[in-house]
Amino acid sequence: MEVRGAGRIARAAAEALRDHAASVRSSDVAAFRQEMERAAATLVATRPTAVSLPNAVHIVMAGLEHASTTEEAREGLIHRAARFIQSSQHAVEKISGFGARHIRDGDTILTHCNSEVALGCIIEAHRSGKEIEVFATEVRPRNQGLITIRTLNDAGIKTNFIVDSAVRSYIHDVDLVIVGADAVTVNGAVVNKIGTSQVAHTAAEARVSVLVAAETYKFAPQTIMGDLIRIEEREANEVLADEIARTLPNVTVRNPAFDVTPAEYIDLIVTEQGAIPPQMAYIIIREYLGWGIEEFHESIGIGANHDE
Ligand code: RI2
Repeated sequence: MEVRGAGRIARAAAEALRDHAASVRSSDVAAFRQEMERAAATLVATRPTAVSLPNAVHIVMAGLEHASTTEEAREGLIHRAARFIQSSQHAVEKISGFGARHIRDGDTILTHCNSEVALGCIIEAHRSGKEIEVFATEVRPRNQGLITIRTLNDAGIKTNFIVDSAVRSYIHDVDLVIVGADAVTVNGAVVNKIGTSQVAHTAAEARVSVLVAAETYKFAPQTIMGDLIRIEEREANEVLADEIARTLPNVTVRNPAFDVTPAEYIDLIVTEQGAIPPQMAYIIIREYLGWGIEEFHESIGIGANHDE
């Protein structure tokens, strides 16, 4: 939890692989590759939900392909890492610009949690001279809303800070909901901070549009093959102090960090390739992420020429 936000997690993983590749002292390319694979697996295991993490690792590790010497492998990986970090930052800028166009002068926007790209859209709209107001939720239990309101405050944006359960009380004052994403599945469902689906459901009932800001590397290729996104369940003491929990033996604290918002509650997903309806998620996975069925067949041991 020291690195927060799915995009920052992806860039941090690319940086870690880059730095590790620079420091591994092995002249044998097979040993170098093995060590990088071990490091990649360690990184991927740190957070199970944000798909940006395995996607970033996959993209960077492709730098090892076709290398016949350690130096070639090292350079290939470092090059891919630098390219990924740069393109990720570029994607955030592009999405901010695209998303800002969906915000009209005088709009009130509601956001949940702390998303770099969602805030990028809001700040860009403000910078372009639109008069806007924001409702930001608290985001129990880790209070990421505090980071959000600090950022909005520093940008000079008029902000209302509300507890998560107050969303329905204010939804009729809101013109647009903008949130980020930790993962987008092939059927256009969005996995994001716990509470997002309640916010989206409330917005749908009030006919308020929901816009999701997500870089293409947050789309989950493995969902093409039917894999589900694992929802990280975090420690109980984030919700209830141990000394209180100890006095309540019949109570179990449940603390899922993310939830799933179905495509029907989402109007648009804004990516760096432009805005798409959530139902077009497959196209992003296939065309822009470059992961196809063939690669999955290989990864699960079905040969390229196999009939299945
Ligand atoms: P950006 C965060 O997860 C939030 O769920 C946020 O909406 C999402 O990642 C996307 O954030 P966490 O890392 O990549 O706080 O848009 O658990 O910054």
